[in-house]
Amino acid sequence: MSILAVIFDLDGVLVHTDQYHYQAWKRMADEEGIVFEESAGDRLRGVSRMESLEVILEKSGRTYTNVEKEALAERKNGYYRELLEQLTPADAAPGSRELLAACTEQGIKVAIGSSSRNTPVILERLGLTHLFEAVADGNEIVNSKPDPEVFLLAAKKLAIDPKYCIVVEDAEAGLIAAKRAGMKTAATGTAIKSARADHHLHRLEELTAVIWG
Ligand code: B16
Ligand code: MG
Repeated sequence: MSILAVIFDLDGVLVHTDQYHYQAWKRMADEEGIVFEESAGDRLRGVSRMESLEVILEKSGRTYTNVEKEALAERKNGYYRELLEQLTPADAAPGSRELLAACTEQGIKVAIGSSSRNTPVILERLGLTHLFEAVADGNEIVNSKPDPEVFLLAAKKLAIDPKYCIVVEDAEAGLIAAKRAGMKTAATGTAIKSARADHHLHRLEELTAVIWG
């Protein structure tokens, strides 16, 4: 298999900020009296902040104006940013630094493809920023996963044809996006059993066998 670049999803792959997203949405939902069950959490993976809010508001008994929605999303993001303050380099997923180093040493380009507008702050807190040749995130795109835009942007920044890219994802929305981008897929975490994935990684290091056989 010829792979020239790896595009990593961030949240749920390189760091478990997915738990912080859940906690922050839960806090906001509780304050608003909206039922928010843990099972709804998987529908928030990979999708944008405003689309996540729409999922949560499905359970509310009332309609919210756009101004109110913006305020709710902003409030949740404030709670999320408070939680992000706990992040340290030790919170990077096990094996992630080693995998990034192995790719770079072997001439495989590495990028981030994340829906999160908080990507820059998360990478800084993890001390990973300098390890990526390109970062494509929620600040630069119009359509979030399952749209392929963020992954196509990452490939463009790397100047690598999408067919030579593999995406590592924890979300169905991200796997759909990667397939739409014409890329190979490796699923991990909650998406590990996905039929959309070309490869299934129980540990991130297993990607080396996918790339080099
Ligand atoms: P923010 P990823 C995604 O990150 C999260 O999985 C998703 O739950 C979140 O709603 C989205 O980022 C937007 O995050 O509110 O920080 O802009 O998995 O694409 O790295
Ligand atoms: Mg993710």
